[in-house]
Amino acid sequence: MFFKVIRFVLGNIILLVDKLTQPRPQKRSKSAQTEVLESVSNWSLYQFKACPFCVKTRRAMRRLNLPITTVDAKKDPYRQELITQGGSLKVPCLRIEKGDQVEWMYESSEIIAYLEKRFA
Ligand SMILES: N[C@@H](CCC(=O)N[C@@H](CS)C(=O)NCC(=O)O)C(=O)O
Repeated sequence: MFFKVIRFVLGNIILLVDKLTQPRPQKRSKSAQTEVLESVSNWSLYQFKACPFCVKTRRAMRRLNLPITTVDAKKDPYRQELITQGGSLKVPCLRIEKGDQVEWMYESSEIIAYLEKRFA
């Protein structure tokens, strides 16, 4: 119970600080942004709202102006998809669709490095 309260309070502080210090989205030409949108249209970030690693990843997505869908991995069917298809219930996890292939990328630092390399 004590740890639940601490986690709740810390989670909300993180969300508040995040809200107050939102990074500015990168600007692109209309055609470049359309291309980005097409690339990420089938991607999803499996995440928890107040997880600090997820907040860090969402901030990078915002900074890079990437409209990637976020899903709540605490809820089904996403929770179950993450376990059975991704391999473990750990967030953040980026589901990347490339044609017929699907890659499940774990680790916030790895996800951010991948997004920066591809879209910065
Ligand atoms: N090193 C990982 C840490 C991720 C992590 O610890 N995530 C926690 C949530 S904050 C998690 O998924 N825990 C599993 C669970 O809560 O079931 C990263 O940077 O992505």
